[in-house]
Amino acid sequence: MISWPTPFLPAVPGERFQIELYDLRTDSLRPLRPGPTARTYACGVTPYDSTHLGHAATYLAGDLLHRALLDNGHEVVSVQNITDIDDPLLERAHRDGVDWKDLAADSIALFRDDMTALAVLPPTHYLGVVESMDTITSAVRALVAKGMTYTLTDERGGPDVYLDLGQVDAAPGDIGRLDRDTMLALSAERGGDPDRAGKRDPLDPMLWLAARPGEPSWDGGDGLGQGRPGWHIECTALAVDLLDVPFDVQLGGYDLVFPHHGMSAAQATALTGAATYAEHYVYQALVAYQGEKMSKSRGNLVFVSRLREAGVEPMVIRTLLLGQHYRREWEYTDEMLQVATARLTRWREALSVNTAPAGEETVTAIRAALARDLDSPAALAALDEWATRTLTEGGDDNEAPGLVSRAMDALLGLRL
Ligand code: 5CA
Ligand code: ZN
Repeated sequence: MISWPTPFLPAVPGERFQIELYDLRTDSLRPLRPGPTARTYACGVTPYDSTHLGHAATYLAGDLLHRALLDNGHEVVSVQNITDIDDPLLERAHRDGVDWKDLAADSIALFRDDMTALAVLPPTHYLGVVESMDTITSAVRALVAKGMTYTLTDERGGPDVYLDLGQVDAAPGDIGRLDRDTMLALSAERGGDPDRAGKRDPLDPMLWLAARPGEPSWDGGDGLGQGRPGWHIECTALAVDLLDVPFDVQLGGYDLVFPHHGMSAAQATALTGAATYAEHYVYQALVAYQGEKMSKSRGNLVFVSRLREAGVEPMVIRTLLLGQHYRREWEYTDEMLQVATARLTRWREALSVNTAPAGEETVTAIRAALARDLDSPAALAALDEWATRTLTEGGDDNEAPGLVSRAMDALLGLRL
């Protein structure tokens, strides 16, 4: 899949810091220690009702990490999938009387435009499920060949293939430190089928859904027949194929902790024997609107594209999002747009002076804040402070505005 353009990032001199990143599995702030090439996986959108501000916040958190890694001299290989075939997508296409392929294509195009406008760095590999069917089916077939699966056929259809978790040396609840009752409840809520009779373990994830009448299907090859993959194996297969496991960072919104990432990790263990799937599990806290989590099922969505159509500058949206720490829940209100606009205007004013107070300390403060668990609010506070000093006290450094503006661009994606 074509992603979107890579912006050119200016070089910024100064001291670098070890990145410390919160990891949910160990519930601790841990140093991130990738090799020369850092490998990350960000779960991508299911292409309908995107991009809302919750999605944007998630990809922005990944973008800040990407920028910090580049700034620290790493290469970054990142994978982002697109869940371009799934029950909710089919249901939405059916509801709206459109072809699911058109719905997906239009939503992906919109997502691309939103990411470009928000200056989110594109992933190295941007892949839809449909175009990755060979990679995914070969992962399913490998699990079947290992004898780690079983099939079910009943009035729902079949034969559907499940992973037999009983044979896998993995604890899918580990990432979120979840007990079994919580896992069962979350599985039922988030696309699993713990109540289906005949499953060996109610939590066993479906790997292959046999073709259902009237639904799209693909040839899964030997032993699988016509059907389509389960959700979790799509991400596992791409991560194992393109990143190898363990990779450095798994990113997503908090609703992906379980079952999605728990099962992705368990499947990778089943496939490769690796005990660890990702070194760090990093989650964007869920963004709310009108008192509830912004979600497609509730419909309380604020779209990046609608804001843009209404004339809101993309950099205002970016400033608004950067004003919230990725790990803190927050609720969107329209007033936040005014606050972000005022902030941006003040930065622009400060950057347009001829001489200003020196910028080195501000750049160091921005880098230190981002290295400390992507603390973007603290980075913006350092910018505010420099802008205030510039506009009230002035200074005699004629290189400072250029330096600060390059740091804003490269480290924060704020291209003014
Ligand atoms: N296609 C799957 C991942 S493989 C999926 O979850 N798609 S999604 O379109 O529903 O969400 C895309 C990303 O945005 C996911 O990481 C999800 O966790 C995140 N997300 C969804 N809603 C919110 C929200 N309200 N706040 C923050 N992040 C959110
Ligand atoms: Zn995923």
